[in-house]
Amino acid sequence: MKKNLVFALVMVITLLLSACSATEVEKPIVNDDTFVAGTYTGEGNGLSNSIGVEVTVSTEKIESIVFTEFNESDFTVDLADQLIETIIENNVAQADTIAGATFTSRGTLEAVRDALSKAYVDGKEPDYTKIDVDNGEKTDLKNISTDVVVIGAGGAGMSSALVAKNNGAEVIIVEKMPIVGGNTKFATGGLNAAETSIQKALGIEDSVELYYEDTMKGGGNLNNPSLVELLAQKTKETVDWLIGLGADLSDVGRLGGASANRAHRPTGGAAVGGEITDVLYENVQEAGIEVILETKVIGILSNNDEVTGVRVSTKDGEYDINAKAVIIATGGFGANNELVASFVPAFEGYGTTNHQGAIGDVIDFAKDLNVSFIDMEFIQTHPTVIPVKNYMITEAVRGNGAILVNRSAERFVDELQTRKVVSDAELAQEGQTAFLVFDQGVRESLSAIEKYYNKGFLLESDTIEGLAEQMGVPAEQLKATIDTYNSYVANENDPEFGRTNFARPIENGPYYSVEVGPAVHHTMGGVEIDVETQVYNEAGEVIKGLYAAGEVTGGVHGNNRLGGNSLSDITTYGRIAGENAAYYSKSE
Ligand code: MEZ
Repeated sequence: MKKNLVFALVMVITLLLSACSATEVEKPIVNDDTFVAGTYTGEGNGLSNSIGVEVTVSTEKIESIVFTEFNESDFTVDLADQLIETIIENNVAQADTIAGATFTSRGTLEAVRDALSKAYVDGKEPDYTKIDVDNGEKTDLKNISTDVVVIGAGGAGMSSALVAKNNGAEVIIVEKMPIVGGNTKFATGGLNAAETSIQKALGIEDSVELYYEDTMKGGGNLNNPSLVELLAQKTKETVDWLIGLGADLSDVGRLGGASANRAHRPTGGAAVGGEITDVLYENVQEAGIEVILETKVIGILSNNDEVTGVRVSTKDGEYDINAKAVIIATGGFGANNELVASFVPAFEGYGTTNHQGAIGDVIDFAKDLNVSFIDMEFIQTHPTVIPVKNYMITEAVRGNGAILVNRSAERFVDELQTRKVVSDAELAQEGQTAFLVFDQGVRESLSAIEKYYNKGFLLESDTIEGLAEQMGVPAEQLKATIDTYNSYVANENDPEFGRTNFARPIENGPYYSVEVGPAVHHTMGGVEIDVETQVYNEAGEVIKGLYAAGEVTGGVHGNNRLGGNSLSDITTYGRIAGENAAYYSKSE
């Protein structure tokens, strides 16, 4: 529907019930004399423009809603209509935002609430009380207090909470999703660290300096050098800390852009994210840290120039958690295609490897503090994601010896180049996707592959010719490509594409393949921090008591994050945030 039609739209109940059922409603408007009948105007903030509505109410319910101003992306129009439909159908002032159009949803809700605030009979406007939907009973919501509140129960949030607690602070974690883990639980390939006890035991030569150089080079030298320096120095301690908590990080492999094997993961090359999530959560529980799930932060409370807590929204209503320090650990915004495309239009409609909660809430809940956001236009795609299914095949498969071929069965890139280089090379091929090809030797070297096999994602054949037939590529060429590649492995020299890491040749059947292409993976930009994880405002001042760690921050990764550096970043800067927030909360 085009914008001019939207202006004229009076909502009728015609939209897809399936879409509406994904929207949870909150805070019913209960009484039959709630409103002064009439038509009221309201305004809210969409992604980059204001949204205007006219809401017509009878004494007891919302009768219609008309958009009077709507300049959001065309693809959000139907989604905004669905939201309006839900509001009218359920006669509510609040509803969950619709995935894919978060900012437009919020702006629409804000506009409707603005209009309704003018329509309420005196004293009827909902307050911050809990309403039991079943029996209409009203109770005051708790107003709770703690030393440190952590927003987000992913790897950064749980790391910071544990360290804050160990430094003597009382800590509460608030998580909007029904489960902990965020993107961390999907991480697979490894956690980068140099000069670790594990590398030493395995005889791997690496150095903090080399790790620093690789990370800066990978990020186009646009990283904040101080943040990278500290990361490179501290991550070996993080590895010991995680091992001390119970994590198995004893397998070390190679990921793109690294000059040494430094990606730490569990024995046999199992996925690392589940391991770290489980270990952190077990420790959080043992430490008695309260984790409040399905509770969304909608604002950071502040008094003059220092933060004093957070305001949260739950299905029962809104309330405040008072705290002396706040740590933002809400992750990136890779799952918010509307926002991604606003920074990189070429990524409109792209799939993502991210969990559905990674939508950039921080932009909204931190806006009153004028938080400084940097590098927002640096967004990364992961080159080996199964199209449509959006399932990431870990970079470690290439690190352990797989190659990429196009529809002519030819290699076209150094498979272990940075994600940007490999993604761009894929997009230049016919069909804009490629095939990952490997053998039984690679499969046996990396147990993460079993999951892809068991899910039925892999083509399999005892011969290269049989595999080529299933892939629909010329068999003779695939054979020639693999033979040539194996000769490069033997000579440790790839004169065609300059690959420098050759884990093993592709020579033992069965042979495997899966079609892959780029999908949005990591958002390098975010909240501006310093090495102490203090958050800055747009005036360049530290916001007292506010800390941030993990993908929500900008500056660590420049314009491109190296594989394996996310887990290092979130756990290392998570620990630093926890320590500093605890100290701050005690010193006031
Ligand atoms: O750090 C990552 O994003 C990573 C290693 C992903 C992967 O391919 O496993």
